Amino acid sequence: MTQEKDKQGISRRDFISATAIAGVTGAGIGSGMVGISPAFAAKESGNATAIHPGDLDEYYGFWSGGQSGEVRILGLPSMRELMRIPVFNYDSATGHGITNESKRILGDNAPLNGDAHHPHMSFTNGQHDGRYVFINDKANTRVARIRCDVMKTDKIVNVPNVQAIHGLRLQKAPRTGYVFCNAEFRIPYPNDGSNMEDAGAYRTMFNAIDGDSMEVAWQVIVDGNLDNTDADYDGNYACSTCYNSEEGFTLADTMRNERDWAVVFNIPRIEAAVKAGKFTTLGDSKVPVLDGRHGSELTAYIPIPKSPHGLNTSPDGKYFVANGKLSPTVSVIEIARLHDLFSGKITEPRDVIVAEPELGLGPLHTAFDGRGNAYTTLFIDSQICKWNIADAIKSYGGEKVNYIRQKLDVHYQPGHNHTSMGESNEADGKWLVSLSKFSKDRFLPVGPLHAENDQLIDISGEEMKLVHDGPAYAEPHDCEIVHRRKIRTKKIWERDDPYFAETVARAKKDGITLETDNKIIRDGNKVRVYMTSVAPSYGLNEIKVKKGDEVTVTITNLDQIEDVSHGFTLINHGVAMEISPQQTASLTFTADKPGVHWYYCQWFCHALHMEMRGRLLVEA
Ligand code: CUK
Ligand code: CUA
Repeated sequence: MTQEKDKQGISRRDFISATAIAGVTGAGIGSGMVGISPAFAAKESGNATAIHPGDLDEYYGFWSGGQSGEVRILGLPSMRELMRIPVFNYDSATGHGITNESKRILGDNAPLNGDAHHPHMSFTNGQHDGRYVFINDKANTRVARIRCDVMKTDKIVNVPNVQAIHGLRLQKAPRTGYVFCNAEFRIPYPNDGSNMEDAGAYRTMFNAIDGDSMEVAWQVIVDGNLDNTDADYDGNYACSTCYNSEEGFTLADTMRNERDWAVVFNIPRIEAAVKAGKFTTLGDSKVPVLDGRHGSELTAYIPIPKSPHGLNTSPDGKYFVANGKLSPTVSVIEIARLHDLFSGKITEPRDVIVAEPELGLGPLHTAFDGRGNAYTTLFIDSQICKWNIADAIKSYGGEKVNYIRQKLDVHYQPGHNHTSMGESNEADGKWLVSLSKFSKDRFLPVGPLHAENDQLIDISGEEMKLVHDGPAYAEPHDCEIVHRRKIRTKKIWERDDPYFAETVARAKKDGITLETDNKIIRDGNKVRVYMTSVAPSYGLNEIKVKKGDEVTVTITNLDQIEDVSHGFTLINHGVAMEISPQQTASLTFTADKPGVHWYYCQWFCHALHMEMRGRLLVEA
């Protein structure tokens, strides 16, 4: 968007907001605005979209980087990309996948691709607490944790016994707690090639990871495939959508039934069963595996129309909303009724459904504004449908009410949508983002692969208003919009940070003081190089080794000034890393090429940044 267009957009929107004050919200706002100029009043009622140079955004957006395997941080409402966090991918800027610190997190020989879908911030008492963001990797059946103080990935866990971790949401109360995640695809047990054609041997599981230890706490076998999930605000239930209740292998098989289901997990009962030892384990894994298939007291299966997709909890904690996908409806489950379903007071599972509004074609995900309205993406119609939950319930009860408030065109084919703070009990109803899967004609063409289109919508008034198109690379299935008051980041590293604690311990064994020493230690054909960096030079401008040595370079950046990050790139060896102020970083490579190989700093740090370099001398 050009500066000019931006200004025009703002003034037009402010004008509309001013009109809206007079018309729609009249009395309430008007009385509080006595003596204030119309222009200011307009700004107060609507959302200011322009973040001028030097101004900061009000919200952090945590964006899944989709098939890129990373997480991105955006500022809202500007939609500016602020940072990328490598997670399941190789990153040549920071050295994620190259450094010893990142390899400890990723694991040995970890795949360096990922398919990230669902980033979610940890909770305390239903509110985001700024500790961690968790995200799944569907491609390699993993879950990662990102530390929000430094915005780095700090743990990754491989989930055993299953394939393709997809839906991921967190325990909201009393805290996170559990990271709930669905394994999507069914696989035979044991999956050793002995029973590949036996459909009856195929299963998948619902998984809970301990968010503190990042170990898998338990797994529950279910019927059907699992898609998306969410949890309540009381710590009692999680609920997942299921497609392929037919348990078929082919597309035709999976479409046969008119209804699939949402499956509810009774968390206290599952915990009690684990405690009582009512579980098995599979193969080498020690993770407790419980049976939650039809008939189990740990789960409840609620039939809902065909192939549901998104599952979203309303921020008041009252409802799970399952999105129909192949049905034009969403199914609203009243969480309070689940107690009666599990106790047997309710015997017909569908009696927990209190509304099933018909919204349009292809409902995929629903977001909430905290004022009783829901916003559902309609994939096929390319629209967001705003509807009122209370009115939808009245309509289901037989009253003649129109629950649909507005349909807004988006461009095009939206998947997830998200409201500011709307995935916590502090939903503030200011912004909605539509993660549109197709951008078609909305941007300059860049070849057959198109950008996605993340669209910003002002929902602060009665009417939704589209205010910004934001191109995004690789499919950000999901994002989360968190107010900046929740997040406190460090500007430079602390020397005792656990991120590089093992590297510091290794140095200690070598008798090294990282903050002062510039030394090379030889241990057989293993060479450990320790040096400092201060803009614009390394502590060593020459490293001498022999051909075939395994060389570990450990660098400590002594700069204390915010933003003076250094790097270490060794020419023709495929190694590079970031070393931010007060950080220690290390990497290991084999010096297999005799001769001179320059190393240099690849983060522009000083007027003499180009001169920040040295020679690796490899003797034949
Ligand atoms: S899923 Cu992609 S549009 Cu992975 Cu959350 Cu719905
Ligand atoms: Cu140090 Cu560039």
